[in-house]
Amino acid sequence: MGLVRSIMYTIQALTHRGPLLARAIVVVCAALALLLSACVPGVFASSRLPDSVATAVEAWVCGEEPLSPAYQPTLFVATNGSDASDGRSVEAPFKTLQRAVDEAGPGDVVWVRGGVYGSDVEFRRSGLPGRPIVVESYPGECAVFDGAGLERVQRIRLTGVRHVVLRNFVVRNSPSEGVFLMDSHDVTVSHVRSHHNHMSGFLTMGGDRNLFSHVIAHDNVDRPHGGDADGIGISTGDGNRIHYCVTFANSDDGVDTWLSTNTLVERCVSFDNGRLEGDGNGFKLGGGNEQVGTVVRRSIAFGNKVDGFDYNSGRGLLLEHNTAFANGRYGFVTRDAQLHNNLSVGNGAGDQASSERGNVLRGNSWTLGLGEEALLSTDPDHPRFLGLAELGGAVGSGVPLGAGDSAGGVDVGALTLGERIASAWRLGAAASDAGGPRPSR
Ligand SMILES: [Ca+2]
Ligand SMILES: [Ca+2]
Repeated sequence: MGLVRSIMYTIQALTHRGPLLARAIVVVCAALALLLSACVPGVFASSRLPDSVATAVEAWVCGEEPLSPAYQPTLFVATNGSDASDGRSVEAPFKTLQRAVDEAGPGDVVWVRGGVYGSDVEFRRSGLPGRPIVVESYPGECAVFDGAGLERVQRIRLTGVRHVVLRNFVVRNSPSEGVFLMDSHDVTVSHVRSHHNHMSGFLTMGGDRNLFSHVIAHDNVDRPHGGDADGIGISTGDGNRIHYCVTFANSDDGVDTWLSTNTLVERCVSFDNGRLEGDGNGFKLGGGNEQVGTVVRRSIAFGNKVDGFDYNSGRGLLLEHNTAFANGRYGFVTRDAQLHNNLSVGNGAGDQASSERGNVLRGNSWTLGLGEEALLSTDPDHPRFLGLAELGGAVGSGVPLGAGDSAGGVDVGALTLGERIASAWRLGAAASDAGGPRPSR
């Protein structure tokens, strides 16, 4: 049932029309997947979104609910359009997104009709503060940017641009990254799913203040070794933010903030990363022995090949209210970092690597002596997966961090008492309530 469900999810974006066709595709895909998994176990196992996470994120991309803010269209793209059209009305759409973004200026909003688009696109023009260039699927439809027919280019790339909003579509099968930002600033990528690319799902280099919000990155695998394709990579740049994300089954790491500085990661779930010879950390949070200042809050890492949260020699990390469960090696590996109110249970080598020094630790489960009894469920398909057991020791055992925190102690881990992944990660859920300082410059 889980396999069929995950395949349903995988093709959901394509099947807004023709339920019969959808069902036929599901049956064929399920049969193929079963056959493949029987033939090559572990090599390219089908990715799987467990029920506890699926219920939260199904509505993020190409869902039924309108997204906020609502934009008014000025340009249109459709698979049956023409680049000789003026693109200014739904009756006269362009054929390619490239034509639209070459035409677009500050304040333009491109609505892309549902369907599969095969050519790559490079953004070269910028918006302005408060007047971004916006590209999104036509409401109620789903644009899929597929790179299967391309060679050696990123499917969607932004080069040296500012103030662009990319929202509500699917990117897949790129021969390189799915969405790639180079030296681009103040870009928002939200409600985008990037999967089965041959490098990272999302990657930014050399850009500041970019926001990745409600993004899903999965099954991004570089061959033959798998050591480069992360779900979301923030390689360099300052003040970038990931706000609500799900990354899974990527060959290298789920989220990798490497040499970027003051990156803020909130409400991300990262699991089952690490395929082929990839590194396989849920969150890799620095590099190069540099002062990076990465902040991670209210995030969950489970079932990753190596560590849940790994500093990778980066310094100045702040990790608050995170949960690491059943990762292959450690829950947390850091040095000279601050760790507050984190929960770590059932990791292969231990909750925290004991050899790493200089950490400031407050209210974490391993110093409180908490174990699996802190959790209501360790089954990813259970609605209460990683929820807190009322009498399990994590409730009220943490230290207050922000103005809103109870002086009597706050709950340890990513979820508070009574909270579920389905509620905490649902569309429209409140932003992080974890308090504490924002990344400083
Ligand atoms: Ca790597
Ligand atoms: Ca990596």
